[in-house]
Amino acid sequence: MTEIGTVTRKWSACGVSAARVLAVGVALCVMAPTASRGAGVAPPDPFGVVPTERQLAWHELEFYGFLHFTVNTFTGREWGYGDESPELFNPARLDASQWTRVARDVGMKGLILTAKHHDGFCLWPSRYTEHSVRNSPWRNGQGDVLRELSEACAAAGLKMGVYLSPWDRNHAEYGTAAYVDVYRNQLRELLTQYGEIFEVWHDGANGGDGYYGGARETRHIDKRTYYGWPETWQLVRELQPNAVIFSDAGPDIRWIGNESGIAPDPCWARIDPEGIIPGEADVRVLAQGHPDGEVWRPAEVDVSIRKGWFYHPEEEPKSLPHLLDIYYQSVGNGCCLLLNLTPDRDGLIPDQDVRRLQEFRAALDATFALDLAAERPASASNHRGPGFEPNRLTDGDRDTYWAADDDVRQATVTVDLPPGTRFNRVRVQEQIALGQRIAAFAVEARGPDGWQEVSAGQTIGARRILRFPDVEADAVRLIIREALACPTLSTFEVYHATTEPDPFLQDTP
Ligand code: FUL
Repeated sequence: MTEIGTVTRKWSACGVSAARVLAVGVALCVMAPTASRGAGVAPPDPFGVVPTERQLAWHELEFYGFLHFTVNTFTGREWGYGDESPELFNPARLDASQWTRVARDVGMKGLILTAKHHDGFCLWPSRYTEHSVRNSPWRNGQGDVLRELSEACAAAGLKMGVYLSPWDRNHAEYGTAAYVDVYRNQLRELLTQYGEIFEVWHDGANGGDGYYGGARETRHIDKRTYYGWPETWQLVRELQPNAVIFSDAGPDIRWIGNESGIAPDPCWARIDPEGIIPGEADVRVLAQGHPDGEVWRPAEVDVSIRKGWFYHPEEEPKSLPHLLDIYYQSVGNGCCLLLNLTPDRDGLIPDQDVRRLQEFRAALDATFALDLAAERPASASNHRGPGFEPNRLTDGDRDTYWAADDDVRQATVTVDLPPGTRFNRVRVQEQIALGQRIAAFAVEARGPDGWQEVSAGQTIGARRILRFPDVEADAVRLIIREALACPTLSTFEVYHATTEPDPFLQDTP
């Protein structure tokens, strides 16, 4: 009885009948695996559009890798023209288990390979072109890079994804309806022959000129209509229902709008799809999303470890501070990071890059090893009742969460720390299964001179990691200044990074 009474009180504030409240509450408890265990009151109503199961699983990945590898690796080009001889492709020491070892050791959850880049050369023996590994000297024309990668991924416990360039500068029929069938048939091969695929990557680039079976001309297509995307996406759904589909415009995940590794603040997971055309989207809109967007379409941040996407002997991997900055500006701004690796002409990720990735992992591990807020007492200016108390923030369980009453739009959550605790990172996460809500916030630390603002921002979403100079404090709080609906938070973590100095530190207000 008490429970029903509480539910009614909470929900009648919104003018909803008790019967409807119970129906919705029960439905939500059944539907939402994220509802706090033993909740005595109803969870917040989902706000706006919410992620699908497929998207929720993707958000959890946080960090995975790209592999750009093809004939360009041997020519030194970034965009092959399409007339490269398959004879060029001969990576004598190719070892996909080296790729997966490097990826797993740096903490990547999967690898996406350029099965076909714009030049049209296929890394698997496709039945729909002669321009493939079948006509290369590598493994006497018997090789299949996709097969080797899929086996190595399975052995290493990594997910595998495929990049299949829609633009094909080699294919004679590019620009006609017949090529669209070729593209779909190639996709069918990739999605049926190599086990589970976690992501399908459709590039938006279409440059125009190319070899095109010897025509050597410029061909333009209508990006809105030519590829027939809805039908292609349907094929992906049928063959790999768990795979997320990437293109500039989605439909599952969108491009962040730059190739520098930077997501902005704000960065909403919602966006209005109207007017967003693959290959022609407004990059500012892609980057920021829309607070009231009609679809849940979070951003993936893709960036290369080197300047180019493909291996060039004269290039070097980015510095450790630069890679760490990319991590904070991508994963730390609520996105997933797709970091590109460049196998060399031997078919191996260069030693220099492997060492840099090891340094990167070591720095992240050192920073995030000890959550100084774990199990610490937490309080809040408001909470909606049993099951949603502030101590859910520090209980180490991502599935439990603090939530405020329905009419709350501003709130403060505070974590007490042992006196003199030194820290410079705060990591917070919204309970995004119920939608993205927080639109403005600040982080304050309580030192000898009282509360002091150490960071501030707009969106949090799947996660936000704030960086600021070292502070010593006995409490830390998040002040939610603006929320679009009653706020939720599943974690509030506090860390101390010792990688100093951080030349990219940008979060200081
Ligand atoms: C771009 C392509 O043109 C680049 O070559 C690279 O593949 C990058 C990931 O996407 O649009």
